[in-house]
Amino acid sequence: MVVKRTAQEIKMEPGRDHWWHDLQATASPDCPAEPMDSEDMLFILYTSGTTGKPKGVVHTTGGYNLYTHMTLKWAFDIQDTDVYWCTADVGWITGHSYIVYGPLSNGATSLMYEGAPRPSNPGCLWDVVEKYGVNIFYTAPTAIRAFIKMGEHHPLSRNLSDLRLLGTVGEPINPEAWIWYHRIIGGERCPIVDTWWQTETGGFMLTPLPGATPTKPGSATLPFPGIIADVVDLEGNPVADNQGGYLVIRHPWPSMMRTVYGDPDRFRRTYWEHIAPKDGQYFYFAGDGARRDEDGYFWVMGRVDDVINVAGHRLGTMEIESALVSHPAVAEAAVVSKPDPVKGEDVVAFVTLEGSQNASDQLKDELKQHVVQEIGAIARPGEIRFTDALPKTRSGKIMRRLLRTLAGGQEIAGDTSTLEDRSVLDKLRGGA
Ligand code: 7RM
Repeated sequence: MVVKRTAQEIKMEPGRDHWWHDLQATASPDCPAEPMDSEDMLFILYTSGTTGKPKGVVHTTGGYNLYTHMTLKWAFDIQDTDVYWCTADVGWITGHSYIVYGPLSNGATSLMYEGAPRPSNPGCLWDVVEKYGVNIFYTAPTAIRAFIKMGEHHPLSRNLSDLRLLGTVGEPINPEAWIWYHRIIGGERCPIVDTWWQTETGGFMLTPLPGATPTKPGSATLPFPGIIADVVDLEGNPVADNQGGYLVIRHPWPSMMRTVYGDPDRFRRTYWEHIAPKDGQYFYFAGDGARRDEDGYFWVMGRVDDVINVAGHRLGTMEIESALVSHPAVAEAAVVSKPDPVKGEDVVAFVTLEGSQNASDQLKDELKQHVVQEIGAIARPGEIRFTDALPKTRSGKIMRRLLRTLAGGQEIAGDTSTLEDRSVLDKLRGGA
């Protein structure tokens, strides 16, 4: 079904494509709901494809609706009087769960917005918050870093005092961005609800409950009630506090994916066989590395395939990126490895600079030194490349897999169908 929004030319395939307004004209006003079985398929959604060929994640009717309902209600404390705004693309799982299904089943007022900030209108999101009196605002760290880059005078010149709760999702939030979000957008009065979850999990798995869970910048805090999460080694043994390991879920939950569409084998291999089953119990492996601190708080370190091994030291790419972004000249950074004959792997950083900064060799040296100061000599990037933009998916995730190929001097052969802006790759090939 195609909704006519603009006068653009659309290629319609007869028999397959229909205009909404044609169907609407003859539709009966009486449309009883179709009874569904709780395990009937609800939708197939393809994963963001940061790590390889996208997988068709299958969600079902009962469990998914129950879980998106409960998580939105408890983690965002949503009230009938609230105006709630999730800025995600509706095509992403966050849009499905927390723009459409969760808000609808809660009878919430969900604001939907089609635009994006542009150089011609950098304050447009804050205009929307002011105009509609948004109370709950949910966005991604990559967006927050873009807001920082555009300058705090945009939000500061709007009245954002109706906001009472802020959410984040999509990647670990670097403390720099957390503090800016809390101070500039939240006026230091809004709790920040950092929600860790996946297309595969359907809804929030790790999240604070506002008012009940004290937060720590950069941690998605604790499992949602009923979720049994753990950090284990490859044999399924829990690792000690503050040791890195694999983030797993030990018990089923209502909105877990049911299979990879058309490929049950891939489903089993990817999610259920990575960690060895223990006493007949299987672990759901999320693909992320994490550690748990002495208070039981989870710190997600990123995808395990993004971990770099320099001379026998395991470094999370997120850690190094966070160190780079804490330098005032840096807007965003993506860190990958490239093979190195001596160290095994070497650190390569792709860096975008704040508006007024000039790329120079001197700045490269300064940034390398900055990483050494923040983390240690072992994390010192062997190479820094300045770039105007980083390759991202539509949901704002950096496609490190592509950068890794570029850093290693190879041509990109894998799947690039989920790339948001294809011209970024050409620029990276040419400019860097
Ligand atoms: C909702 C969504 C899933 C991957 C996941 C993580 C990363 C998401 C957080 C996070 C740290 C968070 N679905 N991720 N949220 N990492 N803190 N709060 O993002 O399927 O597109 O991606 O995103 O690596 O495995 S997704």
